[in-house]
Amino acid sequence: MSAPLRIGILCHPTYGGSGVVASELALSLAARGHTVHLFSHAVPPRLARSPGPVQMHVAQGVPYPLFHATPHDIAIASSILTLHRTEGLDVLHAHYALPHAVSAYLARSAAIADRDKRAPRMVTTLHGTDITLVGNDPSYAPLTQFVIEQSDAVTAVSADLARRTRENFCREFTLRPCAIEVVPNFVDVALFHPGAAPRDVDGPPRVVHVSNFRPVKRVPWLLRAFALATQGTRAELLLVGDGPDQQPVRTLARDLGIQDRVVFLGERDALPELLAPADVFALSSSEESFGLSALEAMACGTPVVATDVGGVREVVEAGITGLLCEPEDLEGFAAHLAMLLFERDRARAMGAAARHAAVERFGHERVIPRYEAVYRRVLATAR
Ligand code: GMT
Repeated sequence: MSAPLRIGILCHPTYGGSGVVASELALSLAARGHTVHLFSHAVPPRLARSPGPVQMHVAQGVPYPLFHATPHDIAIASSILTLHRTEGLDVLHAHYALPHAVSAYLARSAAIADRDKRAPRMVTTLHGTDITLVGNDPSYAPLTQFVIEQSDAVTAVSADLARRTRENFCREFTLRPCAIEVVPNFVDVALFHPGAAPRDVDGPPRVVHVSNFRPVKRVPWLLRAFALATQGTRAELLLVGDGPDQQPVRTLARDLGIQDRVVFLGERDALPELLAPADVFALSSSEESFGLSALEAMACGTPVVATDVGGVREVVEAGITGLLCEPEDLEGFAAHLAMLLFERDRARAMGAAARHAAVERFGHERVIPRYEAVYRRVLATAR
């Protein structure tokens, strides 16, 4: 058996997306015998609710009148360096390029300058908007490109994101070829499973959506599609999560006259229990590198209706595990919703296929060894 590794993971403490992937990865790696430290400016909710033996380091820095905002990215780099000097780290794994790959780069550079022990290797996982919306803004792009190039390995959560990264950031590389490995997101299929909560076969048909309610998720657009699909029915839309568009969506639900059929739950940990009884999971984003919440729904046996953007088609197989349509096709999206809400046998069959795909292609036991292989490869390679 290979020796256990000392791994430092850096992530945003988000309720969904990269914060979930990083937390679940940390927990799975620790369960496989590695020593795992997680660095963030707050405890990610997915880690907080687990008793798993991951060592959490909350690095916030201290406020100071000269700072416009407290630079937690520097505090994270500093915290990593302190730990490396005392206990040693083999690998730093940054989730979401900004600012974490920058923090990891800083910590690794300082460790190299120490010279007294081997500096950790640096792996960066790109998640989506760190490349497509934020990282490619001119105010950040040169540094995003630099840290991608400086990483010992770069992974992307979908082939589409890897392609877009190459297009945006890798044309002018001179030092090394731009190798970006696709390691897809994964799901704990023992936690997210169809039996997590019973379906109420006599209850109203139900659509569920989980997101951070940012404009990229287009929740208002979803509301319009839902209204169109379910006019004159008792179908419900369950909205889980919170963010900037929540209040406008509440207003829109009233304007559309569907406020009694739209349920706002806010942020919840009980996702398997909310996803499993739903008839369909809806994802209406304008950009989506992967769509982790759709995968979690699939693992619960719930089929997906989604916009065909980014890497979503790598997760949802159109006509098999869900239905896809063009991002501007509101009528098409509504028709897909109606089909899965009101043809329950078809929805059940797609749900079973979705569960099968989640287990076979994205089960955490299949994906975690791929990250371990990346770590071992960078450790075996001379810089
Ligand atoms: O940019 C975001 O929406 C947040 C980001 C994150 O860090 O959580 O989400 C991205 O990463 C997720 C985990 O890999 C993916 O499942 C999401 O598709 C991706 N979001 C977008 O591409 C919009």
